[in-house]
Amino acid sequence: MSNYHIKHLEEYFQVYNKSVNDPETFWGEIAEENFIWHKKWDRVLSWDFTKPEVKWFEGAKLNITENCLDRHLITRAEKTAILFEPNHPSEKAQHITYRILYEQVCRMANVLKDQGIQKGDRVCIYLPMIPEMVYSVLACARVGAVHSVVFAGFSATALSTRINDCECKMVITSDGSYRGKKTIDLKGIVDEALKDCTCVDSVLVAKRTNTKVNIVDGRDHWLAPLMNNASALHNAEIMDAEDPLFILYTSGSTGSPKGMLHTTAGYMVYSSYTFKNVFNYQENDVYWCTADVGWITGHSYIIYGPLANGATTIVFEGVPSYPDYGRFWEVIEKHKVTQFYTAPTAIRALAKEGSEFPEKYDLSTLKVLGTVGEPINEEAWHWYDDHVGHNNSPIVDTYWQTENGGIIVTPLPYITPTKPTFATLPFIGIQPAIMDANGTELKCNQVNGSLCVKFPWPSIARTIWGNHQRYKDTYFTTFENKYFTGDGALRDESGYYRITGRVDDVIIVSGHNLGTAPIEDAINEHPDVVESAIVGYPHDIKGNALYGYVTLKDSGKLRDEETLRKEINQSITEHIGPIAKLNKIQFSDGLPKTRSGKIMRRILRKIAHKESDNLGDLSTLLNPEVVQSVIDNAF
Ligand code: 7RM
Repeated sequence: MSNYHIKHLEEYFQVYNKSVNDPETFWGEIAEENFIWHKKWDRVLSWDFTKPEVKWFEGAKLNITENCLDRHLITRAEKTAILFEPNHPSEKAQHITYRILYEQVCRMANVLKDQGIQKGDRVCIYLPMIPEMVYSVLACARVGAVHSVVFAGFSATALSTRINDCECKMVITSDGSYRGKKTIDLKGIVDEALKDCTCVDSVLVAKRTNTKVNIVDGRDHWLAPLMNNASALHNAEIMDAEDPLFILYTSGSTGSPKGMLHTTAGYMVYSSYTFKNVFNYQENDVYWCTADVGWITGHSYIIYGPLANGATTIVFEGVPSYPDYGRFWEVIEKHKVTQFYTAPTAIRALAKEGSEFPEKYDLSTLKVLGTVGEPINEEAWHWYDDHVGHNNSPIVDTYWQTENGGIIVTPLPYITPTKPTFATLPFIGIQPAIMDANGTELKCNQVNGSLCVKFPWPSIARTIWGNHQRYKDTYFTTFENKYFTGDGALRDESGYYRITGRVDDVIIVSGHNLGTAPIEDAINEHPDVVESAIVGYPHDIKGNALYGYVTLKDSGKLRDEETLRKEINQSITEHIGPIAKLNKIQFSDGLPKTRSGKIMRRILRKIAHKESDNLGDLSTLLNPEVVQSVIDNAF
């Protein structure tokens, strides 16, 4: 694996240049030397962003699970592949070796075949973070079925919409799930959803909580007895490079959720190569990504990327606040975690509880910290660096999207000097462009524009399931011949990228193009602030004015609101300038968030526009209860 691991900055630039100047040779070599294939490709890449159509490694034959499992049996059979950490700390962790994981996936693959699942069929996975989640995902990939994982926090309606959209033949679920103190009746939610789905023939039910469930004869089957009776050997289905691997739904600002389709070979190569380099994974490391497999981060950086590298990857069932706010740190100490990957929303929530929690635990095994999901504000970045990394573990601020399949802008730890709030440099093979509103590429620095990518990388999504036109309209029409991320970004003098927030959140105040992230960053610097979100609203003179929603720490709740407002605007004036001062500051107990932890500014914008009677789809909301209180306190 000589060409696989980048070791210093000069090498990064060399490899980057090669990946841009001769992408086919570059990716051909990475693919050839680091994966197992039944047949090599006829062509590395063909592409046309106007259609759009992208094909990587066309003609190649492989099965991704042979790369994640079978090949490790020679050297790593007894190594822990999955380290399962249950919701409750008193329940024993499970070390699932590569051999056991291989056998479980084979058994489950045989179960899927017995249930009539064929190559190309869609299977919906609606499971908590338990080992069966990993078995199910990999068993689908092994038989060539297309998995569609739906986050098990989604409602019955959200679930049935996603099942119907891609016509799943099967649902894999569990009796119930544990989340902190709560037990959730998952099977009941599936039963409710299936009232609206005629496409589903069978339901497999894993046992987790012993919750009483209703078994529909002929449709529902307990998973364990089927697996116990199945063979632990299974010949993987041989797939074409461009055969679909999975669908994952992502919600846009309008319309139904988009079923992003990822295919096999390119996704495998890119998720694996990014994992190795972004986390600097070494053979005996214990890697932990706290995401749920229901999100793309879990697909690429809990399952496929780590397993393709023969890594030990933690599957954590619980939540950061249970039994108390020390849980993450307790798990890091207990399992001697070396790489830890989480989201800004979690960091802010934990920072709010104070540094006493991380201080109680030995975090000295940590070598790399990662963040993903939103722009990370400077305060949160420093808290993470000081209290979790002890200024000793580089932070990789990894920028990417469901549509990208893998990380596209990131530092490489111990290689790229980090800079808070900057995701820094494009990953190998990524050719970014920042565009102005007229569709011209901005060559100068420090100007906010729309972030695009000019050239395909191996794991770019190939289409939206059932709606190629929407795929084209959403990502390839705004800027000619470019993939448009929907995010704003600027570049500094050393070529570092800073993501400034969604472009639909860019606010033009008195003719100035302001991104939300830098302003929120300035607000969050205030010692009494947990987090904030700003939106624009119409203003007679400025065109737009800024409306800020601010969540206070307990310390802030005791203080005079007017003084706080002055101090917040003072911080903005210092960090950005008086142009970005807020006209209105509303304190609230929480901000509306998606279930993956992103602040839903769309809702806040409606409220600031006095359109709260028409808030649109709230089904992906984590905390609908805060919406009403935000409305009640507006203006
Ligand atoms: C991986 C994931 C994608 C959106 C993306 C951005 C935002 C993600 C960062 C970030 C700033 C980051 N996929 N985003 N990572 N913004 N810095 N490091 O989150 O499809 O669920 O979301 O998330 O707006 O477009 S996603």
